[in-house]
Amino acid sequence: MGSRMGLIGCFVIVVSVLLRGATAATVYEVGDSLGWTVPPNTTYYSTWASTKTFFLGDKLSFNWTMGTHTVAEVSKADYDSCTKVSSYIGSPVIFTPPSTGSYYFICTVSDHCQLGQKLAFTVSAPNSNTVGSPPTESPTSAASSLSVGALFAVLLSAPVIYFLA
Ligand SMILES: *[C@@H]1O[C@H](CO)[C@@H](O)[C@H](O)[C@H]1NC(C)=O
Ligand SMILES: *[C@@H]1O[C@H](CO)[C@@H](O)[C@H](O)[C@H]1NC(C)=O
Ligand SMILES: [Cu+2]
Repeated sequence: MGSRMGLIGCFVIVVSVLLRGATAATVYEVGDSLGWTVPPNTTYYSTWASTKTFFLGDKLSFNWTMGTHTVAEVSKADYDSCTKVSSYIGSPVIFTPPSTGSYYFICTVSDHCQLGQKLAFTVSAPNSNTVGSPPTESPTSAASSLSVGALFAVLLSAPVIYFLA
């Protein structure tokens, strides 16, 4: 009996780890260890973003410890032309994209944007690559249908485990 419970416990732990992996949000440090600053070259942040896939629910943290910078969310046109907008967010900035789509950020201080302190990225539907659910399905319903499936797997396998034990 004890070993049966132990095996079921293992199943439950494995299932919760799988579920957590499917629904976990990632916090990205913009620019990694460099943070949010004037980069060594103008392609630094586009290269940084191109190595990532952002999903809805992920967060982006703009950090800097040296110098004066801002984090301004702008249109693509203002991103392209480095137009200085007056509204920006203070520091530290943790941005949570509210929906899928493209986002553009610049620093409005001095000529930092022209020097490459600008970030463009696209946010995709959550876990469309791992769960395989239709894009219209919400993360909650995707997770709960997965839980029901997992519960079935545990219930169905329990008699087998009991038989073996
Ligand atoms: C950003 O801020 C967080 C929390 O203050 C800190 O743990 C992290 O090391 C910082 N990252 C950078 C790149 O400065
Ligand atoms: C830009 O700077 C980064 C960090 O120093 C470097 O890894 C990258 O190769 C540079 N890119 C170009 C195009 O010079
Ligand atoms: Cu700046």
